[in-house]
Amino acid sequence: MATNTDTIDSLSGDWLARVEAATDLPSLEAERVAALGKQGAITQLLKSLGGMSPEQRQAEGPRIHALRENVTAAIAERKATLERAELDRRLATETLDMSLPVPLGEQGSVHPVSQVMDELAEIFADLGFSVATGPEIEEQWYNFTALNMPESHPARAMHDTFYLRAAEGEEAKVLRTHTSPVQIRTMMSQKPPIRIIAPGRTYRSDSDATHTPMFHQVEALVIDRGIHMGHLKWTLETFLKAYFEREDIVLRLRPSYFPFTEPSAEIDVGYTVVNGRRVLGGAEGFMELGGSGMVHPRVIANCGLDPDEWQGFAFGCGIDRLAMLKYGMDDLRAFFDGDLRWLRHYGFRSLDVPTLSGGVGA
Ligand code: FA5
Repeated sequence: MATNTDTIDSLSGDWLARVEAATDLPSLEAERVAALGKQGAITQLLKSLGGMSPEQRQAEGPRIHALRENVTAAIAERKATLERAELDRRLATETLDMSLPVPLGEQGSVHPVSQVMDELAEIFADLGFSVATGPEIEEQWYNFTALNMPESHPARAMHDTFYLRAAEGEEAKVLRTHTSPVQIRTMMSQKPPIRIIAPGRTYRSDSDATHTPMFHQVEALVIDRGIHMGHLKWTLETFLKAYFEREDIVLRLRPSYFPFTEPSAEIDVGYTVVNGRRVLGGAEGFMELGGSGMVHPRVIANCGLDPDEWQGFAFGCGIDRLAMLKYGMDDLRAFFDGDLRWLRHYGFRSLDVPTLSGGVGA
């Protein structure tokens, strides 16, 4: 193929114009293949060098190579320009509207027990309580002895306790049977006045529609000067009204016995039967929610405090029962089956964070 300076110059002008005219990456690629691909026009020119006389090759070689380099450089530059333009276009169109609602189809839900725990923390925070915790594998001293249940005390048999295997010469630990040991841990580590709730897992060898081997309790403890049963009743009433979001809650404190409180009372809440279903409020019947009482002076003394100076009340309620009553489940065992259909039906959206102003039930 014979070439001369003019031809190469006009070829160069043509190719540079074609590269410049490419408006997107696919058309630029088509031009690159047409010029520099295996069968491309400039590649053919390079190949033609082989058929030239040495003098001709000496004259044409540098021009053809320069043509290839110019076109290659122009393609690279055009490519960078087009890529930048493409990025700008995407940045301009793919904006995120932060005010849009979350798309449907989110995975997972908040378990009713977790939701109730959040609701409890919200309600009690408003009353000035903080949240305390303790271990689920507990020493017998905290779970029983310090709570005025020394070894061989008949009340220990009231809880069907899971005992862990103990090392030689050590006392067996237990899976805590209630959240009351957190009372002891709190009184031993904090100076009064004390106002805490302690929600958490508890364990007893127990199973039917309203009892499961693992369940949840919330403990409340107030230690201060001059505390009496009136404070306990007011706190329970205020808590239950906020939790069930109704004013007509009827609370019944039924005399009972716990070794760690004196006097002691079972907490019952009244309900009405509507179309065969139990609806909270009214006093047609009563359901047991938990136990309560004035902290026994011996328990206060066991924690190193002077019971003549400090008094307090405590209560412990079943969280799972609180959830059942509010959200209408009738079998506690389903709480722990991990059945996705149940979780989808009774679970809460992760964005439904309970607030008092929004209604704790969200
Ligand atoms: C206690 O556990 C006491 N620690 C409560 C207490 C705290 C009294 C502070 C005084 C002062 P009781 O064994 O009754 O008490 O259990 C309290 C509540 O836990 C019960 O009313 C019930 O709601 C719940 N509960 C008990 N056992 C189970 C179980 N196996 N499954 C589900 N909930 C249970």
